This record gives sequence, C-alpha cells and structure tokens, in this order.
Amino acid sequence: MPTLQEVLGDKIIKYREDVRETVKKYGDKVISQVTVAQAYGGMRGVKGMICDTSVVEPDTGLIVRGHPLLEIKHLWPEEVFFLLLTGEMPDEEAKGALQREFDRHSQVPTYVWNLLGAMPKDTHPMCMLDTAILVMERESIFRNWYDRGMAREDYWRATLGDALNILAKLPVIAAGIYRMRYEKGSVMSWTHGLDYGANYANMLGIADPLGTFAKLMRLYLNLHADHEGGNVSANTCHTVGSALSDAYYSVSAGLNGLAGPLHGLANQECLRWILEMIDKFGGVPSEEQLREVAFDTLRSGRVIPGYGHAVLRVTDPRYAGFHEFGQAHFTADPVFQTVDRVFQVVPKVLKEYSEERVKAGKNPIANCWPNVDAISGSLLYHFGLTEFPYYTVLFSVSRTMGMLAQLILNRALGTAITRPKSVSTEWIKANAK
Ligand code: CMX
Repeated sequence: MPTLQEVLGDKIIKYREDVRETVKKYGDKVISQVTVAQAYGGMRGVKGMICDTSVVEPDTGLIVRGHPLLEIKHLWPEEVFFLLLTGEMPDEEAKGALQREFDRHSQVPTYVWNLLGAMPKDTHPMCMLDTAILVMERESIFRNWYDRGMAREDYWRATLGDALNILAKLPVIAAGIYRMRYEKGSVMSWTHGLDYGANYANMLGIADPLGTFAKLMRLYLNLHADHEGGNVSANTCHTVGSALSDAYYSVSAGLNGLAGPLHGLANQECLRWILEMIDKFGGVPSEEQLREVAFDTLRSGRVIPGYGHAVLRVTDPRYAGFHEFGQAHFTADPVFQTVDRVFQVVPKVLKEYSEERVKAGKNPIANCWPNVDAISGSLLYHFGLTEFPYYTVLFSVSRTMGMLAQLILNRALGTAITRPKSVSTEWIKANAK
C-alpha cells in the first residue's frame, strides 16, 4: 500500500470534488436554526460546522469514518491517525512507513527541555505541555513555506509535515513532563522500531513486565483521539487554525481548552472524587454511602465529574471500552470497583436530582450516564500512575491526533476563516419579539 502522504494526496482530490458538488447541490438548504436559549447556551445542538473525521451520535456515541468506536478499539494509534485522515486502514507496509516517520522526527530540541526545566515546580502538567508545543512553533513548515509564498494547494502538505513533527515529539515531551514534574528520574528517549503506544508507555517508565500497560496506552490513545468537531478542544484548534495560524499555535490553543474541568480535566477531578470517597469510608463505599456523597456533591453546587455530556444521551462507548479492559485485567482493584459501583448509583441519583431541578424551574440534566472521564483514571491508577493532575496530558497526546487530522483536512478543503455573528442582549430584546 502507498504511504499516508500518497493515499491522502489521492483522497484530497476526491474530498475537494465531493465538497464542491455538495455545496453546489445543497448550498441554499437550511440545516439548523438557532433559538435565543441556544445563543446563550453554548450553541448546543446548532449545526454550523463540518467535520468528516468522526461523528458523535447522541444514541450510539462515536463513529470514526463510518466505524462504531467499539468495533475498531483494537487499532493502534498510528492506524487511527491514518484512518481519520483517509477513511482507510493502513496495511503493515503503510503503518511501518508512518512509524518510521515518527522515528525520524522524535528528537526533541534541547530548548524545550530547558524551558520545561525552568518552569516553577508547581506548574500544572497541562501548562507545561501546551507551552512546549507552542515554543516549537519556530519549526513550523507551514509558516516557513507561507512566508516564502506557498500556493494554497500546498497548505495541507505543509500542515501534514507539521503534524508528523508534533505527533512524533509529543509522547516524548509528555512522558518527559511526567518524569520531570514528579521526580521520576531522567527523561527517556523514543525507541526506534517500537510502536507509538508502547513507546509512550515505555518512556513514562511505568513497570510493565507483561506488556499490559502498553496495551492500555494503545487503547487509551485510540479511544480519546477524536470526538467530531464541536467539542472545545477540536473547535478551538479549528478556529485558531482557520486564521491560518500554524499547527503549533492551533494545537496548543486546543489543548488549553482540553485543560478545563468541564472538558478533559474532568478525568483528574473524577479520580480525586473517587479517592476521597475510598479514603472517607476506608475502602470501597457501599451503594448507600455513594448515594449520600453524590447528593452532597450536587447539593453543594458541584457537578459529578465524569457524568453527563453535551451530545451523548447514552453511556459513552469509550467508557464501555475501558470498562471491558478493566474487567479483563483487574476486577479486584478497589478503585476500579468503586468506579463500577458509582455506575450502579450515580445515574439514578442524577435522574432524581434532575427531577428536583425541573420542579425548581431549572434545566433538566440531559444525560445521566458516564462519559469517558468517569473511568479512564482508575485504569491508570492501577498501574501506579497515581499523579492525577497528569491525566489530561495523556488525553492530550491522543486528542492531538484528531485535532491535527481535522486541521489538515480543513487546509486541504480551504475552509474559510471562522467568524460567526454575535448579537447583543439589547439586539435580542429588540428583535426576538
Ligand atoms: N453533575 C451535576 N450537574 C450536571 C451534570 C453533572 N454531571 N451534568 C450536567 N449537569 C447540569 C449542568 O451543569 C446544567 O446545569 P445549569 O443549567 O444549572 O448550568 C444542566 O445540568 C443541564 O446541562 P446538560 O444540558 O445536561 O449538559 P451540558 O451540555 O450543559 O454540559 C457537561 C455537559 C459535560 C459540561 C456536563 O454534563 C458536566 O459538567 N459534566 C461533568 C463534567 C464532565 O464529566 N466533563 C467531561 C465531559 C467529556 C469531555 O468533554 O471530556
């Protein structure tokens, strides 16, 4: 099979033709309307952008290029990246070529380590990661070619070059941040010839005699890679990139969004919540104890981390994928058992609480089921990766694949600069009646 660059080059000719035809045929059709409540409510449900790498269906969850997530959970991260971009699975030859690209670009510049080393010791690992990506902007092929008068036709090639460079260095930097920030010893290097997930697992330095942690990392990087285009990280990366800011600016910005507690940081919040309960009750809490803590959390005005979703209306298939892994490998683990028991209790609590909210004139909770963040941390914790402020960095290494795939495709399609129209409250009052 040809390489990623060759397959994508051919696909892009078809993608462009397809989009041209679609706009010609359906350009004046209405696909969405916006109510005043939606304009104030984070544009929830408003269809106003295109993403072809994946879709999130409210009743089934993530579908990647036509494949329901749980049917492709065995894919390795490099295969997922190939699939996101081209809609095709790479064969061994194409996968090997992509792995060699990562080998070639994996050396992290010294100035990145110097910068990370100079940051205050209590810097959040996400701040370290986003800063490291941003400072490498000087390496951007896109900016370099653009400054020399690159044709629009070549934007995607330059962005793919930047993407391969970022993706190759990302696990090295991310693992290095873990080792520096938590004093685990010296930073480790990328091993040539080893796959992406196993390389990241290896560089974190977690003991893995049976290779189970490497398996978890492959799964982890697969399940978090993409979640269509409207979520905060993908949407931010898209918006920044739409100004033709290069991939370093765009990805760093997207990850700043992932660092929020309502988005990617929920995994850290979730594990904190679970551990506090285990600590409080001296072991796996009973269903009654869990119910009490869940209500206390809600009544004190906080959200239950890892539950609810802006789009999904069922249990997140990513939760199901991780749950299957936990059941296969460590059912006796108290943290995993607590997560499992939370699943028995919290959806019922959220439903009751939602009814109370409605009676009090507030919005219902649209989805009382778990999302990916409710469980991912418990698996990492099992392997001794207990520093939960680091968890969003793992999410980031994965989500960068999705953000970059979307960015490359938008460059190929010449997607316009993002500029929705805002209106004022006065305008609403004057016009909505
Ligand atoms: N606990 C308590 N209240 C919740 C809730 C939860 N888990 N999920 C939703 N609600 C509340 C919302 O805060 C909102 O309250 P207000 O109207 O008072 O502001 C109300 O229910 C309606 O919200 P919604 O329509 O159900 O959900 P949104 O689309 O507004 O928000 C999300 C979605 C994910 C931000 C929200 O469910 C939440 O805060 N969950 C907990 C944090 C979390 O797990 N985030 C990770 C999501 C996955 C990811 O992006 O990585």
